[in-house]
Amino acid sequence: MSQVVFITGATSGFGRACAYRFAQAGWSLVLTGRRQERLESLKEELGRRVPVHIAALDVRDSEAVKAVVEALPADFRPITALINNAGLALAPEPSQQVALEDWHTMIDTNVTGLVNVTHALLPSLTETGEGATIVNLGSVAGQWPYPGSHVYGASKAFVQQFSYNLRCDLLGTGIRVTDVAPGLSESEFTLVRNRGDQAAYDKLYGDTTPLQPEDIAEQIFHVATLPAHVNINRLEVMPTRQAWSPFAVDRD
Ligand code: NDP
Ligand code: 8X3
Repeated sequence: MSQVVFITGATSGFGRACAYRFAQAGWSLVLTGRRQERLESLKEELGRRVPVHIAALDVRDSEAVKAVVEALPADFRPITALINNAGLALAPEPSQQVALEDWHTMIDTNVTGLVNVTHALLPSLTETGEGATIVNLGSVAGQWPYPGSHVYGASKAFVQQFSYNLRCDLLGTGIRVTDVAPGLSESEFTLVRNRGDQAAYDKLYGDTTPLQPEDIAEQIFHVATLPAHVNINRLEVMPTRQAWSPFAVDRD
C-alpha cells in the first residue's frame, strides 16, 4: 500500500517544501490550503511524479475539514502522516496595541484549526496504526518568550502541550506525534505577519542565514520515516546564526 501524507498549508513555505520532499520519496500527497490556484499548480507539477489530491480548505472551518476528509478518494486513505502546518503570526506590535481580531485569527488558525484537522483524521491515522505520524508545527516561540509574540507564542505553546497529551492518549495505537519547533525561517510567514511589508522581510532575513523551508521539510520527512518504534517528541531547530538574548530589564 502506498504511503499518504496529508499536508495543511501546502501552498507556501514549509508545507510546500514538504510536498516536494515527500513526492521525491514516492509518497501520495493530499495538499490543502486556501489558495486554489497554488494547489492546482502543485498538482500539475507534482502530479507528474506521484498521485496528488488537492482540496481548498480553511482549517478554521470544522465542517469543511470534516467534508474534505470524508471526500478523500480511496487511493488516498488511510493517511500515513499528517503534517499540521497551516498557521500564521499577525501583529508584531506589543499586546496593548494589537487588534483583538488578530488575536482571534491566530487562535482560530493555529489552535482551533490544528485541532479540527487532527480530530477529523485520527480515525484514519488509527486505521494505519503502526508507523503513522502526526507532525505539528510548533515554534521556538512556544518555548521562549519575546516582545510581540503574545498570542502567537502562546498558540505554539498549546501545540507543544497538545502534542505531548496526544501521545499519552495514542499510546498503544502505534501513532507517533512530534512537535517540530523551528526558529528563524525564511518564508511568506514574515510578509503575513507584517501585512506585506517587504522592508520588514528584508530586515529580518538580511545579513544572516535563516533556515529555508527545505531544511524543515527534511526534518519533518526524517521524523515521519524513522523506524516505527522511534518517536521524537519535540524537535527544536534553529539556524546556526540564531541564539537567545539576555533578559530585558526596565530601568529608571
Ligand atoms: P507561510 O506563510 O509560508 O505558509 C503558511 C501556510 O499556512 C500557507 O500555505 C497558508 O496557505 C496556510 N494557512 C494559513 N492560514 C490558513 C487557514 N486558515 N487555513 C488553511 N491554511 C492556512 O509560513 P511558514 O511555512 O513559514 O509557516 C508554516 C507553519 O510553521 C506555521 O504554523 C508557522 O507558525 C510555523 N512556523 C514558522 C516559522 C518561520 O519562521 N517561518 C518558524 C516556526 C514555526 P493559504 O494562505 O493558501 O491558506
Ligand atoms: C516563527 C519563529 O521566532 O518568529 O515561529 O517566533 S519566530
